[in-house]
Order: sequence, then C-alpha cells, then structure tokens
Amino acid sequence: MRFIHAADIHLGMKPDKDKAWSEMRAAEIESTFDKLIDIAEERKVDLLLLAGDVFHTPPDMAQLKNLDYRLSKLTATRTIIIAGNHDYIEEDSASDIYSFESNTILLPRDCFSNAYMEDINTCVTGFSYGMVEYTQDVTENMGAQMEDAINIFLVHGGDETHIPIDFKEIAEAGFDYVALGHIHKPKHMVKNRMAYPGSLEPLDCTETGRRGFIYGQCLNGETRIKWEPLNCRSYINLGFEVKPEYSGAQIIDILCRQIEKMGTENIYRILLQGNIGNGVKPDFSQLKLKYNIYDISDNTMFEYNMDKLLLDNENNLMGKFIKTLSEADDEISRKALKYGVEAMLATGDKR
Ligand SMILES: [Mn+2]
Repeated sequence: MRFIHAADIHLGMKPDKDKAWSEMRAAEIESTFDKLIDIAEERKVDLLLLAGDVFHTPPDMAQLKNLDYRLSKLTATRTIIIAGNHDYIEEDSASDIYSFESNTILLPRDCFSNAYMEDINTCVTGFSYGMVEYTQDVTENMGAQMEDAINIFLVHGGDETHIPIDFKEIAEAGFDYVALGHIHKPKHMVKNRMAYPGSLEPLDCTETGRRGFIYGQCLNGETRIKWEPLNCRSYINLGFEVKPEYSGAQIIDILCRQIEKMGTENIYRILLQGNIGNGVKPDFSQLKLKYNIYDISDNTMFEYNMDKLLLDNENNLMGKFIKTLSEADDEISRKALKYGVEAMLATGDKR
C-alpha cells in the first residue's frame, strides 16, 4: 500500500497581503496543490492523506466543488481528508453536508471514525475539527482499530490549544503510520512511523526553508516514508556582513549576485550587519524592483572609532551623547547611538 501524505495546504489564503507578490502566492498555493495531485496520479498511489487545513477558512460549496473536481482526476487513488482548526466543520455547514463525487472521504466532525478499504486492507482512523480549538487530548486511549489490517491515524494538532497530542503514547498505539498536520515545518516525530509533512508552500516569512509532502509505503508490516520538497518559492533570511571599504553600489551589487545565486524566485529578508563606511547609503530601490524583497534591516555601524570620537568630543554634546548611550547596552540604544552620531557628523554640529 503506497500513499502520499500532505497537510496545511491553506487553499484560499493570500500570504503577505501588503506585498506585490501576494496574489501570485495565492495562485501558487493552488498550483502546487495541483502538482501534488498530478504526482499522486503519476505514481498511482493507493491513498492521498490530507491531514487538515486543506482550506484556510471553512470552505463554501463552490470551494468544495472545486476540490472535488480536482480530486476526481485521480484514477487509482482514494483521498481521505480531515478538517483542521482553520477549515473546521460547523454543524450544517457546507463541509458538513457536502457529498463528494470523486473518490474522497472527509471524515466527520468531532469524533473519531474509521474508513476501511478492503481492496488495500487499510483502515484510516481520523478526527475532523468541529471547532477552532481543542485543549483536551482527544487522541487519548486511541489505538489501531483493526487487526490484520494496515492502520493509519490521521490527526491535526500537537500544540496546547490544538489537541495536545501525547506523541509517545500514540507511537505505541499500534498504528502503522501516524499522519500529522498543523505544524508547518516538516518534522519526523518517529522514524518511518509518525511525521508532519509541513505546509505545501511556505505561508509567511517565518516559514523559511523548503516545503513539501511525504511519500510512503506500508509493506509486510513495515512502513517507509520519505519527505519530498515541492514548493515553488522559499523565504530566505539573507545575512550580509558589510565592510567599511564597500561603496553603496558595491553593497547592492554583492546582494544582487547572492540573490541570483540563491534563486531569484525566492522571497528575501535582508539583514545588513558589520561596519559601513562613513556616509555610505546604499540605494535599495533597484533591488526591491528586481527581486522579491520582504524587508531590509540595517544593523550596520559606522566605521568610526567610538573611543576616539568620545575623546575628541569630551566636552560637547556629541561626547555626552555617546557617553550616555554607550552605557545602556540594548538594541534601541545602539541604534539611537548610531543615528545620533551619524546626524551630528553629517551636520557638523557637536555642541
Ligand atoms: Mn492548523
């Protein structure tokens, strides 16, 4: 029995709402999901397991019809879905009453139920959210449901307010595989037995690194899984050590080359550190125009020798300013010191 396990697709979400690429990212969430369906079809897997938050918000009829249509392209694969905290099933809501035409089962809300498929002798046990939060571990005392069958457990959650799962207990509950959802970073909880595939596309700037799905196989009582990347764009934190001899144009040029090397499709958060030459102000407008720049933090310090500056200005405003702010060793004071000294050097007014 071969399967694909994915979760946290968040169809309908528009990431980075204030950024130029927001609409494009919304479309990519859709197209990467289509890619996943294509892969399931190519490999003719027996099961497609979707472990919650397929939708970003509880879906309406039209969204469910779209999903149903897309899943109907699978000719050899059954899809088993649970609802998560984002797409929880309210009583009499669209997902509560929708009946799929494709070979798809959306497990019911607020209780554990089993989907047994005789031809592949596999029992999938799962729980759909019926509300946003579960502070109780509803998985307590759950175990493999069928003897002499492949048993798969489908659960969304794992933090305090979204089913605080006792992973150790579940690991020993006799399931051949536990397909988790909710945590957006891919994570193997127990080797070949229990895993979060992570979101299919990264959904905000904190979700750095690749995203993808799990391809697995249960054969003769043994489960093997492999995580595969699928996302089309990644968030990258790009740290850059500025040197005092760099001109502004040179800084921009080096950043361009790094971005070209790491992939122009990615979304960058740039962090400038180190010492910048006196009065050097890189012009980031071209960079922002050409690439996907999420933000730029400038933590550079001017190259001046603070001790010498203090000595030369012992009895004036600048000296007093440096002395006062140097004593407080926190981020804001460091920035204030930098901006203040910069302003006084620029105006030449130190009194
Ligand atoms: Mn979730």
